[in-house]
Amino acid sequence: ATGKEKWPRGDEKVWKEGLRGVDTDVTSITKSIVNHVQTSLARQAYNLDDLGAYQAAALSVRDDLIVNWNETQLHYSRKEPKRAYYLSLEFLMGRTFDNALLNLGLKEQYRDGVKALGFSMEDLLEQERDAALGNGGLGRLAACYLDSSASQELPVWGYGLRYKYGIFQQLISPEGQQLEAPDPWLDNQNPWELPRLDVTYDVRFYGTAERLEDGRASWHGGQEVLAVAYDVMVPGCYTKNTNNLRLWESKPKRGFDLNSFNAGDYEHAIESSNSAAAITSVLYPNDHTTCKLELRLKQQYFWTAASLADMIRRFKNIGKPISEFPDYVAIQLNDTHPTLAIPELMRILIDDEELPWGAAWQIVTNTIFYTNHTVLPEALEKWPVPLMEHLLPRHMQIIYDINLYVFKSPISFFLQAVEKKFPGDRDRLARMSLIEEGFPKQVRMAHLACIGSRKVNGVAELHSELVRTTILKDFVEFEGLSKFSNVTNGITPRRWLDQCNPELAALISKSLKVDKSVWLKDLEKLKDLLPFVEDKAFREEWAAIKQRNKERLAHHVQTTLGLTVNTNAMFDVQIKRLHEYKRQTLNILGVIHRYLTLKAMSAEERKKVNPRVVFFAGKAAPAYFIAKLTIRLIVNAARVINADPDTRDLLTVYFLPDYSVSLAEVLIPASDISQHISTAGTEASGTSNMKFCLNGGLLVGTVDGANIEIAEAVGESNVFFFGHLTPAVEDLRYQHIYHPVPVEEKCPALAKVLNTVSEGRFGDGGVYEPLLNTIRQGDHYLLTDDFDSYIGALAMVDQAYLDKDEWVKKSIRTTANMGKFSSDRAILEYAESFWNIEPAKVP
Ligand code: B1N
Repeated sequence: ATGKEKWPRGDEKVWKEGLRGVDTDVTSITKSIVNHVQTSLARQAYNLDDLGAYQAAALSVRDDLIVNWNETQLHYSRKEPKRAYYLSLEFLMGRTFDNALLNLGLKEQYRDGVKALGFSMEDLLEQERDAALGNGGLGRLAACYLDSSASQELPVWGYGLRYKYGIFQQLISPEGQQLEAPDPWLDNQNPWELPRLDVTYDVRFYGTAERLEDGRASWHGGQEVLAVAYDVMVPGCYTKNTNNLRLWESKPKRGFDLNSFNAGDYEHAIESSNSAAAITSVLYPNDHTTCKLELRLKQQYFWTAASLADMIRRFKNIGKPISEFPDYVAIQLNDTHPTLAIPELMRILIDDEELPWGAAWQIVTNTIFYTNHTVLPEALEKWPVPLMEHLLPRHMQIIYDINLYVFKSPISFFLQAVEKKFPGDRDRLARMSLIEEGFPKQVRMAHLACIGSRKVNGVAELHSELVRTTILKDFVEFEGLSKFSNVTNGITPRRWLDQCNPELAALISKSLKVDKSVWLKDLEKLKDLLPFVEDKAFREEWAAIKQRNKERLAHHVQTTLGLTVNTNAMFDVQIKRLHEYKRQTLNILGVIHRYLTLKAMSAEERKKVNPRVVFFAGKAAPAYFIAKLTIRLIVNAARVINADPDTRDLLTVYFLPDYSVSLAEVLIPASDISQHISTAGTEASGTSNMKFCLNGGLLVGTVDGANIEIAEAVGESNVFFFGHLTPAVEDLRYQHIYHPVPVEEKCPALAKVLNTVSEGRFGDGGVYEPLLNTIRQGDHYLLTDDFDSYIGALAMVDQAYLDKDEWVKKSIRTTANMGKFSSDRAILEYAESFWNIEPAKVP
């Protein structure tokens, strides 16, 4: 290129005439679908199945998205606004088709078009596989934030990995054992991504790092792997702005080793090519536990290196000096997983750009922001120094340099600065060091993320306070409070109300007499629903919609599991990853307690009891033995309880396998109550709590995470709180260890339940001993402390449900007060107080 070419080549008019607009009338839509059936799919109207029809319709919508996506990217490159990049190892996007139709405002037209072609929209929507590139809340949060960024026309891109296999598929054996199967989500093709085979970067591993003069180094040798970009289009709601999620795939740099191949060593020839492809082959299914596997560290570096190289290249296109990098780029680290961005950016600035240490550190600490998502010790990432030295020798040098600062710059002599501020405080130095002493030594990624960032935030008020006062306390004392803040999580109301609960969305628009495009983008408007609390007809409609959502869920259970659900019962839902701290065990033991209580009642007494259906869903990490045992207890208790003719009209339990975003979309609108019952201080925020409340479900919960702020917003009288508070937890745990009291004495009701399980009422009792022993001994998650008040809270729920009309009022008040929890609000807080970016609306 000479820089003097004329663009476009040829006649500009011809180009313009050829440009496709977004045609929104039904005839253009059917034409486009038929065209894709015929050409893209090479199929015909004869024997076209639902999958084929879905694919053609999706390709048609994709055309529209591409037009908007292209215009958006062109607009951003012309305007050169400051951009933010959201680095997340997980993006739990779920399905795209419905969401894209709604955001484009084309759902009705496509519904009609598809119908005219002889298909039903509902059937086509079911054909799409979830993009399940995440474990749970952290990954779904990233997806909600992309939706909000695009909807608010903010120049934000996501960067992640294009795993060939997403989170495993969960199967439940007849014994109640979780089994894992792979999730080959790309097998049916993925119309929502654009392969960018021309956008590639080399990423190096291993090799040697040789120190040069001026603090620079040369890193060479080792293995080089190719990163290839795949772009996922992220449409905003009622706007042309369509942002980008760039996912990297790993590939061998040069097919395979031809030398070995010619020499007849075929195995060696493909070995290195396989090891390159392995990097992005599978999502790690552990959340809240760190693994020390080399492949996981490779994933983290591969992704941060490719993403940073891409950002630098884009920044260089605008021709500004590198010192202005922080004026054009903000990088948000979604937990510590992308912390290597800090030493990697240092490496680029020092070794490639030849900046002095201090100038480089200045740029890094003005560009990078870090969000912490958990204070659980087992989840805090630490990488063994020997592994880091082997895989990333240059980065290990830089980490040591940050720690000890062997060069002259005054800016960041981190430990020396600590020593100066707190002279002689050796304990503090050891606590704060980036390197934890031990065998082996380990790099503390949260410390690195903290000192390398401009701002550090937690994800709910209580959690942010815990970050400041526990895991990063020393850093607050060292760097001052102003660096540490809170951004309470949010959820996108587009997917979590409009898409999953269309009838409720329609009722809201009708009653507020505004188009949904207004309140979906300004969720505080829901407050205007409050006067309708006193409107009887409105309440009846509200209740009727909840009832139909319950029937929709029952229908789903009937068709997928062949089980009949009593839709006259209260629907009680707990859906989330299985983890001891989330206390699904407390829930199932509570269910068993309820069962035993019902069994002990006379037929007369039972008549007064309101029926309840309890739903569980969630995956356990494949190696998490206790969590899997909890699933087993739920499944086997369900089997016994559901079969008991004395009680089955009043209590049934279901474990729905293979929890996913799509399943959540059916479960959430159907709930009367949902449970968020983590031990106080352990759940950073939770986001499904927000989804349930937005859909008019009431919350049973502990005083933890975002539950607290939800209660503040909707009024404590509309929430069922129980359990000990955070400040008591440490002391209670101490008591369990040093002054244990037998469960029989401390909580007889719970002891009775535990004994029932041990005695084999729900299959071989011995199987459950390891699970029951976590409660009898140590009881780290305080089930014995909270059980009675938990049962009390559930009794309050029963009491409240007796007055159906009052219940519906609570439900309406809850939805009406959930405006704060829109992810639009959250992302605006990031944009304004951290990133300093502004909307760039595509005209
Ligand atoms: O992040 C969510 C919060 O709403 C939840 O309360 C919190 O538990 C969740 C290691 C995690 N924290 N940490 C993780 C995920 C994967 C992994 O490999 C940790 N997930 C959360 C959103 O803020």
